Amino acid sequence: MLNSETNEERASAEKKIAAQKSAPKTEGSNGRIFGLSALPNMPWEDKPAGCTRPIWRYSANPVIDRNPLPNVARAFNSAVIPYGGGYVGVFRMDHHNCMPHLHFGTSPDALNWTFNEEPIQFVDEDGRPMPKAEFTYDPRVLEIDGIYYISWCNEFPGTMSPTIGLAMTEDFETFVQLENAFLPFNRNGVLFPRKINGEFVMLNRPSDNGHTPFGDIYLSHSKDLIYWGKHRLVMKRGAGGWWENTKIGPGPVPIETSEGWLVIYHAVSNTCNGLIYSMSTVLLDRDDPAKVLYRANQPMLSPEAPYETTGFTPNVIFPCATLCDADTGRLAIYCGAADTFTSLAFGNVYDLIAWTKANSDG
Ligand code: BMA
Repeated sequence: MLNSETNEERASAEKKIAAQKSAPKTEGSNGRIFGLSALPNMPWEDKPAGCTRPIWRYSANPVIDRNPLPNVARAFNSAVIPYGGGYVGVFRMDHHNCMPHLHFGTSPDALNWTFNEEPIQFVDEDGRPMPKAEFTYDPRVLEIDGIYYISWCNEFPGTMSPTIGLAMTEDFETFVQLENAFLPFNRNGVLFPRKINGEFVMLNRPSDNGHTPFGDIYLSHSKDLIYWGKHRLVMKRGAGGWWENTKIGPGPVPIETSEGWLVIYHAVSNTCNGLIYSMSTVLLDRDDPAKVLYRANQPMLSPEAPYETTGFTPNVIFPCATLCDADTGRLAIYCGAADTFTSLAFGNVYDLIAWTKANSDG
């Protein structure tokens, strides 16, 4: 992982640019990607003819159907990452009693998964089992300097109130839980995949204890992943229009590009028929990600497919992870759908950069 633009990073970026030159060009090729590697075996499907949106749905969606385990009713809003030549994931699984828990899974292709039946048992730094939280949901996973970090919405111990949980693992066998990052109420903690100016940085979304009717995106800094501060507002809901006027929240781990951090976020509109969760993009400054460079003025995907409009909570697209092939810019976005299914959408980082710029009001 990269701390600043070192010689090593520049050399690796040059190598990637050379690879990109020989890779299939996509419409609107724009910029370069940092910090990610080639991932030629990731799930992929070409843009279908006639598709007018910047991203498109996988034709075999949903990739995880209802009842994926005997004790689990629904798996959605989950995170995947390349590991050991294949893929691993941390999955939000709602049990039949509706309580959400995090389960670990493995896959050779990021499509066909084998899940652990028991939720992840976190331990403290001395290896003692942590008391079980009442609820754990909406995980994100990333790697920084060879260590994998998981952030999720966790029950602040003993309060039934949501805050950000953080854990680290080196082998996806032992998961060491760190301190509560924030006081309640906070959700959607998403770490940046490298330190910025020597500090860990996390996007987050302060909120309330209920089914939050508000929410803006902030970021916070930490030198040690224990004490968080220097909180900054990144962006407020509603600036782009009605489709995001109730609340917004950061989605997958930001992707570093020469054009800024590409951040996919969910955006919620309140209608007379309930909440509608769409997703869109924003580009944040590489050195100061509290600064918005370009922000799309429309969703890149809104619920339309049956598995998005019909389910436990209709009309929800909730992205929590991406896989990216740095050689081509190909992107697979893992989304929760209707709080019931896991689905995939495909796009290209360079096209999304161009689309975000072209659809930004400045
Ligand atoms: C949000 C979170 C998500 C969920 C969404 C739609 O507040 O709880 O986990 O997908 O609502 O119900």
